[in-house]
Amino acid sequence: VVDAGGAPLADAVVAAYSAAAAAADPRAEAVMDQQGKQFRPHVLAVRVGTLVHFPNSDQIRHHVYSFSPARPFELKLYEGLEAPPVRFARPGKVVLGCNIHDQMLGYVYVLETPWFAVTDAAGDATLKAPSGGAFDVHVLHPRLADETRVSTRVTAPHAGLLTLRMPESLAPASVPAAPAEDPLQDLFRRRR
Ligand SMILES: [Cu+2]
Repeated sequence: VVDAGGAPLADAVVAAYSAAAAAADPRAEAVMDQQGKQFRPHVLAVRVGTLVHFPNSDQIRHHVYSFSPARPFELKLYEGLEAPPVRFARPGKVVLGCNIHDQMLGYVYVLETPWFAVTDAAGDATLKAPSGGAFDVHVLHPRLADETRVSTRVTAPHAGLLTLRMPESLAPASVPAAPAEDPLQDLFRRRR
């Protein structure tokens, strides 16, 4: 995945959709850690129904929250493994923040497919999908508007590299700083 200027794009969510997908496994689990006052990974992709753990690997307490409609929740001041896991039962983009550290920003993308990956620093992602299937491949990125996405149709196995270029420049906010105009941040500040 490359950005509008052709540079490799990390933290892009690549998801492949097919009607042939089996039902979601209710035992699916994933981890969104907190290390060095950052969410790690910065972008986590999961399938609908996944239980996500939020361990705190720092020696300070964090207070994780989201106001996103897909999954509003709050894990009040905690350390270590104290926080209960959170199930993400609806598809959508869930923006994460920390009540204590304003610069902490993370994302959970909840997807209605078992085939997805997040691009690495080189912009690469590899998806393992059933051979012979036809897939609609979508690419999303947290620093692009939610309605901005690249789509293409691919038949697996796909020989060679598929390069997907995002159509717009990224929002100017540098990761991990939360953009000042972020309505979720505004809402949080008003409530605080
Ligand atoms: Cu924190």
